[in-house]
Amino acid sequence: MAMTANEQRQAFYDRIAGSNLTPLWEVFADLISAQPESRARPALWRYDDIRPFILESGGLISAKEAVRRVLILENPGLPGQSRITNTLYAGLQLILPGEVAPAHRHSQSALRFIVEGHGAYTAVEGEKTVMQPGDFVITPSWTWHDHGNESAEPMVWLDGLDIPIVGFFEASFAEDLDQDSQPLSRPTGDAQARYGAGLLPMGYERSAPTSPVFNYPYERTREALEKMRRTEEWDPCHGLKMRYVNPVTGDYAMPTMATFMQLLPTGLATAPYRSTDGMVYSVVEGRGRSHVGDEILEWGPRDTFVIPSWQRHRHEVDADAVLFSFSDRPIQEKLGLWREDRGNH
Ligand code: 1HN
Repeated sequence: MAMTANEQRQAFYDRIAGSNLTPLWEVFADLISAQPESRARPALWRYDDIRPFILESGGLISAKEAVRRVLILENPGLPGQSRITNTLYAGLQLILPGEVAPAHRHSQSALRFIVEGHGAYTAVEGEKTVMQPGDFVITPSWTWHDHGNESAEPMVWLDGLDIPIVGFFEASFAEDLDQDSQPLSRPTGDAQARYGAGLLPMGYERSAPTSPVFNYPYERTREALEKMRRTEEWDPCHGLKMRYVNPVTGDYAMPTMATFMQLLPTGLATAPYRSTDGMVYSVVEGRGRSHVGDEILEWGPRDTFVIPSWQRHRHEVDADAVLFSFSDRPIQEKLGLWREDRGNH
């Protein structure tokens, strides 16, 4: 009997597979979707629910043994992949009083957003910064960094890293320092004074793409939003939303991850919005909910939630909310890929 067209095709595919060839027409629609189809799901981690697990991890392993004692926030649509969106890693890191997380460096850039505790430090390339809740702290690619907690309370922060992006490029390098705490070469506050006071040293030229300011304290961020709330136009989708900048270039503070802080006033219901960058949020103050497709994420202080790429969402605010967020937007913009869609069309 003659082979059907389908059988002929399959026999052909089987033959060419031996030559490492495969037909595009069988996979075309999967490769080139008409619009983004994220496998990531909207998700929320209530801090009150997971805080006991974070503290319990402190009794199981030391920061030194773990290198970094972190519970990864894994997107339920991407199990086993150590990522919160397709391109970003997030985790909650615990450091207990007296502990040190030993010095190392790697190609991946990291951001910290402080969730609980006062007074632990991060040292980056010879300078320490002391961290408070709501501070945004940067560890640029390939910079030595170690953390220590000289306070009397546990400290927890949200780590955001570009691990899946660096992995995609197969460009990861890492090394450990031969001592736990790196030697310090500059006083605490040096970077803030040099680069973060609306001034730059004369003749200063920066080659690295990351901001030389590595702690953006919450106190200043919060004050800026509060001052602006009386004078600025409110955006129907975002409320009052600011981005963190590299003061040398005016670009985002980090080359691979954009970071934002926004104020949403009591009673606000935002207009629907979506963009091609999946967004990770950390709630600093306030309460409300985000409708993402059919899902409702109810959030309050210290909760983390994620809205995947191109999923339409809107926020409802019960009490003045301050939200930190980050995404892969700088990369998408540089590649001409980033899109947004405001409203319901
Ligand atoms: C890292 O270096 C830190 O320095 C946190 O605190 C999380 C996850 C994967 C790889 C390196 C840190 C990390 C990490």
